[in-house]
Amino acid sequence: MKLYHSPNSPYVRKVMVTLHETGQLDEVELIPSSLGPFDTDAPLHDKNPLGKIPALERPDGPTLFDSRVICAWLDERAGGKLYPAGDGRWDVLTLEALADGMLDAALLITYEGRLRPEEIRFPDWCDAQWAKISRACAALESRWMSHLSGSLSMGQITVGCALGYLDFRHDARGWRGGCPALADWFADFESRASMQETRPPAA
Ligand code: 99T
Repeated sequence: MKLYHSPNSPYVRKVMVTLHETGQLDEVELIPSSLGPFDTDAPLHDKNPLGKIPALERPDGPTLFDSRVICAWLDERAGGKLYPAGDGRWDVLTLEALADGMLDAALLITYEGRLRPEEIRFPDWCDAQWAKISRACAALESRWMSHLSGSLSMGQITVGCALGYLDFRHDARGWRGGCPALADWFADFESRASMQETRPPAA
């Protein structure tokens, strides 16, 4: 299998952590693919018309994207432990959606600062995206700590990758303020080998 990959992408990191945690890392070849919305990379567009990473090329089926689909597929292939059966499944899917939403908001702020010409940047837009992230962190702190402390799930992996991305690109905004339990959880989660081995490079 081939994974279109960048060490900067938190969505790719979700897949990499899942590969580590499910023992499938050796089955995947990493294809370096650092792109932004303005880049044209024909080989990737052929695999994922949206031009986004991660995309997972399989030997015996269509290329999979996005990160949620790839992670669910990898988990099922490994025996299905990261999305529990029964009611717990909806908690995991909701937590994953919450953390993916944090990532989407954080990536919009990143692109606003990196891609939009300075004279047409819109700080209120970035602040509104950050407000979503702050509310999500507050919800994690007040409602999700018992789930985060339970056995490993795709929700936990996604939250870990989202908080790691906030540190990587938006450290100055200080997500830890008002979230001491979440900060402690992340310090512990970040020490897992799967997280250590997928740390993004220095910003
Ligand atoms: O938007 C583009 O054209 C290229 N962007 C990407 O490929 C980003 C890289 S993160 N990936 C996604 O937006 C994937 C989102 C999708 N919903 C998923 O897979 O879950 C780059 C981060 C950075 O450089 O700071």
